[in-house]
Amino acid sequence: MLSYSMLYPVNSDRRTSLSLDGLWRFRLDFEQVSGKENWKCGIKSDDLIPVPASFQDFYTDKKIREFTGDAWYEKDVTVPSSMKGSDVFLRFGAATHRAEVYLNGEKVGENEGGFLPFLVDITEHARYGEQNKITVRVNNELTETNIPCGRTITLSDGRKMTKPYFDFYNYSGLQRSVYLLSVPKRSIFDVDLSYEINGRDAVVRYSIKTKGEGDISLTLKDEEGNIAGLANGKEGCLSVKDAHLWQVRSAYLYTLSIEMRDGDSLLDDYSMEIGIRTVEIKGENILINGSPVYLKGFGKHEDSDIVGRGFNIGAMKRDFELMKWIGANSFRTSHYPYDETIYRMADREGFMVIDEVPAVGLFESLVNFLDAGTGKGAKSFFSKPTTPVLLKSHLKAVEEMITRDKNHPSVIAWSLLNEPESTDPNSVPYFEKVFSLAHDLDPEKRPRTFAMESNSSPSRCRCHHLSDFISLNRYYGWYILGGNEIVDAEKKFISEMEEWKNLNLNKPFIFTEYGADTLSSEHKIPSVMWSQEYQDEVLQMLHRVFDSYGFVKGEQIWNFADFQTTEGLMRVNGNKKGVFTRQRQPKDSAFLLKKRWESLPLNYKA
Ligand code: GCB
Repeated sequence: MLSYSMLYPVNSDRRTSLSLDGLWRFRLDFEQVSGKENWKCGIKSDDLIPVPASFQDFYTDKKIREFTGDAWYEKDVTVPSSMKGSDVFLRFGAATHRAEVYLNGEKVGENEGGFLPFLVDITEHARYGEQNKITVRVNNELTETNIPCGRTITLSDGRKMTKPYFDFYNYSGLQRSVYLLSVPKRSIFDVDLSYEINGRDAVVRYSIKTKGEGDISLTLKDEEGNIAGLANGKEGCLSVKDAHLWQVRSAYLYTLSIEMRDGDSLLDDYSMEIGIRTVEIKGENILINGSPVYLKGFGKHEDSDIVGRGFNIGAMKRDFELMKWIGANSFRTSHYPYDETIYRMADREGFMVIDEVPAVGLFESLVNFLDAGTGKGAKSFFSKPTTPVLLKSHLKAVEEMITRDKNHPSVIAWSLLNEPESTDPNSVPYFEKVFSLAHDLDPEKRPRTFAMESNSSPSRCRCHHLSDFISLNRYYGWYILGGNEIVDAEKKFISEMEEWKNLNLNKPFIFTEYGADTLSSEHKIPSVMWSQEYQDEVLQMLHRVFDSYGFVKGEQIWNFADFQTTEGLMRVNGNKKGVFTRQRQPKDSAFLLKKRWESLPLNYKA
């Protein structure tokens, strides 16, 4: 169990969440002198930087953009004396990839893993009613023992540089919101929910973990504010008459309010929006509330101009409007859990989310995307002496992700790895541990999967039996037989699909990636690779194949929008497989997809 509560920060009668977003002092440790110069007591910089944001794209100096090592952030904050007597925390939405936190020069916490929140308990260290100096060392080096995987080299001029084993830019820094929290000493710590639908009625099963003892009561209210259910005690059921179900693209959210009391006195109160819905896999179908669904949508990234991977609330809103416009109903949080606001939006908009842990790059290759497509690679990634250390970080991220995201109705499945080397015999015991932890932690026992690259073929993948549905990343017509050879790509794709069919897995398949790089500037007839016309041709070919297999129950194109990657021969200032540009304007393929997705019913192929 995690040592701190992952509950989303709220303000209530007994809780205070103060945002520390805004300008922080900033300094990069180019000379690696922060220790000697004692930066933990003060970084002595007048450079101000916005939080949340990636630090990279603000500056004009390449040495800053490509900086690898320790980035220091600092802010002076008054901890209100009204917080005295409560438990007081600093909550970081994400610090990529690892952080050490100091308060008034004293080390108060540290964390490894760059895409999930962590809390630092400062109850005993804060100076109440006075200014406190928060100093954070954020390190962005990549290793093979933490996810996402990569390595860090040293250039001849002494600078470090990261070599990601994945295809997105290694943006870093304080990329999500920071809060100062006060939570009562005896408090609500965690909430588990699961649902049962009986005709028109529903049962919400719950279990509440607390810190310290107290009496628990729950009130469920509908969207009009009417009471829909009441319960007492740490564990039990709320019976909901005439329940409004959370449905795909037609969400209904109830408000669950939890109170913890000692006699008449209120110790703690916490409210959250929940959706009543069930998720199940039955044979080749994915069922939401017992009815089959077909997933239409995207693999995405948190990626936008200037703020990089920093949470961008404006881009988020635009993305949801575009996804609704195009007729999508789902997305995968490739290749890491996103900012919590995005799940709250998906809950409200009725999108289905495949929530992915940052386990990407578990396949040693610097041109992973290319090697994955051609079947090259295979160096026994899970057979290294360091594998147990990697597994530990992976399990930690799975625990944090599920604990954070389990109560979102939008989250319908867990993606536990992206394109791992599942051909290595030693991947099996590794995967078993990851899959079984996900099962144990999820009160709803949602389906689990991992996204498979081409090496993970029907005959070579050793782990697909662990997936509740099969997720395929396939680039027929791009990495495999592109351009004029597309006719052969289609044949090869069909022959792979026949092999899957012959395995009789009796599971749904989803394409979690497919697509073609396309420059929004390029038009050409007849088409050539990289032109908008070619992207459309690839999609038409792939859709034909998807449509001819009944067990294909979803398509999430790669990618929603063009996104930043490491520079190199294979990328034109980023990955251009977007259906939208990085500025969120449509390419031609957006209109093709809109026509298709608007015509496919939710229960397509049921
Ligand atoms: C993949 C990866 C994704 C890449 C994509 C590509 O298989 O999962 O991260 O960006 O291919 O475009 O090459």
